[in-house]
Amino acid sequence: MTRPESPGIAVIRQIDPQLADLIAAEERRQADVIRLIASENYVSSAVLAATGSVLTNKYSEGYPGKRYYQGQQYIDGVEQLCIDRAKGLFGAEHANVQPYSGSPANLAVYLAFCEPGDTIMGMALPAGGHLTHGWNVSITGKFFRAVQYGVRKDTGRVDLDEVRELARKEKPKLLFAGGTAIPRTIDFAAYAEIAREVGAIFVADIAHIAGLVAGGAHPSPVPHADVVSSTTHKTLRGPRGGLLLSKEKHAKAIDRAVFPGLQGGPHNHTTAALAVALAEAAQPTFKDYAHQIVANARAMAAGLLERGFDLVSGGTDNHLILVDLTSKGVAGKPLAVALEAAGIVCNYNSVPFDPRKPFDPSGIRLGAAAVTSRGMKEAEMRQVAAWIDEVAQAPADAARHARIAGEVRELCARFPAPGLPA
Ligand code: DSN
Repeated sequence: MTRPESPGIAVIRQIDPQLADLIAAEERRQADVIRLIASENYVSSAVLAATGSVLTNKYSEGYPGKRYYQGQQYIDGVEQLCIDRAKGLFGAEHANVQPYSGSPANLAVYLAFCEPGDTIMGMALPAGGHLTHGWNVSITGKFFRAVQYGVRKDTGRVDLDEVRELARKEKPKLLFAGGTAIPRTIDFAAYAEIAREVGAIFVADIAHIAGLVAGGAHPSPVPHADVVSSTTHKTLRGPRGGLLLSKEKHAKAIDRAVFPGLQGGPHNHTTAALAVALAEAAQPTFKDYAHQIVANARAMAAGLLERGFDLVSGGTDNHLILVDLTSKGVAGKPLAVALEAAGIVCNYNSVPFDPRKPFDPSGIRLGAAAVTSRGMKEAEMRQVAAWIDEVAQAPADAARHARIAGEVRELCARFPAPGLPA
């Protein structure tokens, strides 16, 4: 049976069949597999439509009411709507919705507050932090004197006493909280207190948990942080992009750093799509969604723990799970490859104190946002955990993987993905 394609693909096919086939195949892939990459999601049809709108045609360097190009009658309205919605949803004094993604958003923060060579402090990438929090291969680790904190070996969690001690010793100008593989609640108030004590600007990077914060399933950093940086496409379910929220006193510095400091014209189609996503996230149903993400991650974690998997920090409070596979006798990369053959897509990931290399690490990272967007609940998460265990027990058994991939397709057919043709 041929399945329907999104109408836009037919339009592309008229001039570029080769590309249309690739997009159509990706659309089918997204429909047919269980997507557990913790930074991915499915956007709504409305977000998708705004992303594909004519706003991509317009240049608008500057900010609403202060542009360097004419013809902004409608673009100003789009950006202002997006700014107002971001401020309203998160309760922030100021919002800049122009960063192209999370990394540029963080670079703008550096530009707003630091000079090259200044000391900054963030969580080390292998411990769960982000490249742009000062990791050595990133520009942020090269242009600044980066001091890194990690997690405790015995708990897999950040020890805020250690963070305080390091901050007192190193006196960073910026202190980052947040990252890409932190399965536990972040105590933003405690970080803010440390930053205040040492005179640092406190930056809460909520790229992963923005949707949970918006939906009340994770405490908000907004009352505590000087600046909140985020992507918009993970748990928030918006288009690929970035967002900066700040106290009013930092508004000018942030805006100047984004434009003209770092970027040219904003991507207006993305701004519009973000405005849609922020309106969606303000609906009461988004609260249910955010809490269901956490319930689903917890159910998947419980299913894995029952089957003897070691989870970093022993479980999860949010949307993600970091599995240390050392005791299972399989490394992260071969398991991720085998899982993909079984229709379950995740990423291999370093675990804290990983003796293996980042390209062949000991863990996998799992996230529950995309499956929750499909309407899956705890029962489906328990089934996913059982499949992961089956694959981990036989990572080379192609017949088993093919059988599970068929079962995954059947499950996915019962939970149509938002934004994809049913
Ligand atoms: N690459 C993103 C993630 O997967 O978490 C972070 O930049």
